[in-house]
Amino acid sequence: MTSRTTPQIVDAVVIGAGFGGIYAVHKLHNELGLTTVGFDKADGPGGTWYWNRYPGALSDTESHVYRFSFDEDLLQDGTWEHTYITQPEILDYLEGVVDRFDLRRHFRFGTEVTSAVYLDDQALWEVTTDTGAVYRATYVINAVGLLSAINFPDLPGLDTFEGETIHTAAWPEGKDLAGRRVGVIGTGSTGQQVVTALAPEVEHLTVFVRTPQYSVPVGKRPVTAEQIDAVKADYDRIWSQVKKSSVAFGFEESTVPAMSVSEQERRRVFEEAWQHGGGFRFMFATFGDIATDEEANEAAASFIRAKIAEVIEDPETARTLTPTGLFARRPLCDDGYHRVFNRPNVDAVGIKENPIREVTANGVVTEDGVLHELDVLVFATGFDAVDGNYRRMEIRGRGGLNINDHWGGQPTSYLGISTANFPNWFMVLGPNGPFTNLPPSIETQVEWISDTIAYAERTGLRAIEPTPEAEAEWTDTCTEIANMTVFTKVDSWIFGANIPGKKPSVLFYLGGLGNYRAVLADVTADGYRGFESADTIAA
Ligand code: FAD
Ligand code: NA7
Repeated sequence: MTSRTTPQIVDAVVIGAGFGGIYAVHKLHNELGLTTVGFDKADGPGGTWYWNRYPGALSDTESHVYRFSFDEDLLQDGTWEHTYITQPEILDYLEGVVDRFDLRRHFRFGTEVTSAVYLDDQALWEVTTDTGAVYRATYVINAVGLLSAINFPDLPGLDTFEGETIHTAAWPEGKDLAGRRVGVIGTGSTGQQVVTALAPEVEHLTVFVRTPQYSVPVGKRPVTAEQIDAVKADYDRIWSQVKKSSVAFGFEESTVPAMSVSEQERRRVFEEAWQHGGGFRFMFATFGDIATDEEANEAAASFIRAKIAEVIEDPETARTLTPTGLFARRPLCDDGYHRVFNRPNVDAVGIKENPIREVTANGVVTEDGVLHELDVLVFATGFDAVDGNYRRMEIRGRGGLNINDHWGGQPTSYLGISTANFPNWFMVLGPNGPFTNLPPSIETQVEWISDTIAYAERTGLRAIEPTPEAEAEWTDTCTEIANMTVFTKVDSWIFGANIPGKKPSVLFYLGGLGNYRAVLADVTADGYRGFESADTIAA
């Protein structure tokens, strides 16, 4: 393929300016000295936290471990006000990191990468943007986000709606819905946050509930300067624990089987976790088998259902909002979500048994014929997770192979980082990467990618890519681990089961960050086991 615009030659292209892209540009430019250009279609850095400006947007990872760990001074200079940090605080933090490491000048914001095509004869990637710019680079690092490609369901009649429609992941800065009649579709993590925040602001809130979810209190509390100092003094131990742990959320995971203790003891442990707060903590710090054993899972699930029943006053509303079956989606936590349904201005409409029939000029009509009149319809309907953003670009590897053809219905990778026939093309949080608190996993992958690139540069490797066999083996490993859990038994974005027409498949390595880091270290120590020994550039 030849390009019409004269290509600019760089060593590396980084796509995305969230945690992953920011760190990748820092590593490649500031540490390896490679000419590096980063792109983001957003007008600034932040990724997730640039886009998700909806009221109530909050990290559900505790503040002190929802950040980079790679720089001691950055850690010691960091601060936070509550046990959890809000979207504006995270955005501020990431902008600060970009400026601190002088990275802004390497990024082209407001620029979407439309294609990345491997030029076999030159062993270079040709990357094209929507501004018409063309770059050629030895390496491409995709940090395009795993929860970033928006899922915007096309409801019948949506184009006739005369009010406003807003997706939570494209929330206009400062958009205020005070005094409006608002509908929210979606009650996942995002839906719960936006509903809780909007309820006291808006004139009326109608929440369309398809699948109610298990959720525990987040436990957002103010922190004192002394508490922050204590964390900072202990950061070496904290990060070491995070990186050896499974879900990397900064707490010790339990190994005690739930059914090995008395019912009274189980209730005490659940109650303690409920009072402390945190979704992952409730699932993984209470007992060691809630995610793997159905009886243990039901014990946790019934505890949460009883709590919901205690809070919601109206029995029909409680029924609409009470989950059934396994507690097997990404564990959620909230800041008083169920309580808002006791407000006179908030209604829950169960759309499993009474689906949305259509959207009309004035609102949403359900199958029972009721028109729910609305000025604004908010979509908290989530994302085409993991591979969504890859499939939105034209990506061609060796011999013009399109990533969509390579992946077919199931996106795969070796180590969540690379894929066969796509040389020198790396992914941060690609398919079958770790399922954890994400910044430590992102750091792990970016560090491994950057070490691998340093190795390639040092040894004169022209290209590095995994073998199809290594990729197939990694897929099998991830599938085997996933099948040991209850997560596979429930539809959710973790398996791509939230997008109509998308084939559900394993998208994560559920073996934990500690084990994942050990695998990466082992692969490197074993001479990049599973990678093609690419030819050396002729001297
Ligand atoms: P992102 O932050 O998603 O950044 C990817 C960037 O790539 C985006 O800015 C996008 O515009 C850009 N991009 C994609 N394609 C292109 C293209 N073709 N051209 C140009 N630019 C492109 N994780 C946790 O661990 N804990 C949490 O509490 C948590 N809370 C979350 C809450 C919300 C509302 C959401 C949506 C996600 C949350 N996550 C959480 C996941 C979160 O996405 C990660 O923690 C992390 O921010 C991901 O960083 P990233 O750099 O990999 O991707
Ligand atoms: P989720 O968890 O995918 O939740 C999306 C919600 O939207 C969920 O309640 C869906 O119901 C609902 N949904 C999606 N499509 C429709 C249609 N067509 N009609 C009605 N309801 C629909 O996304 P979130 O943004 O909340 O969270 C994703 C992750 O990002 C989260 O874990 C955090 O890490 C941040 P369903 O359950 O499919 O019945």
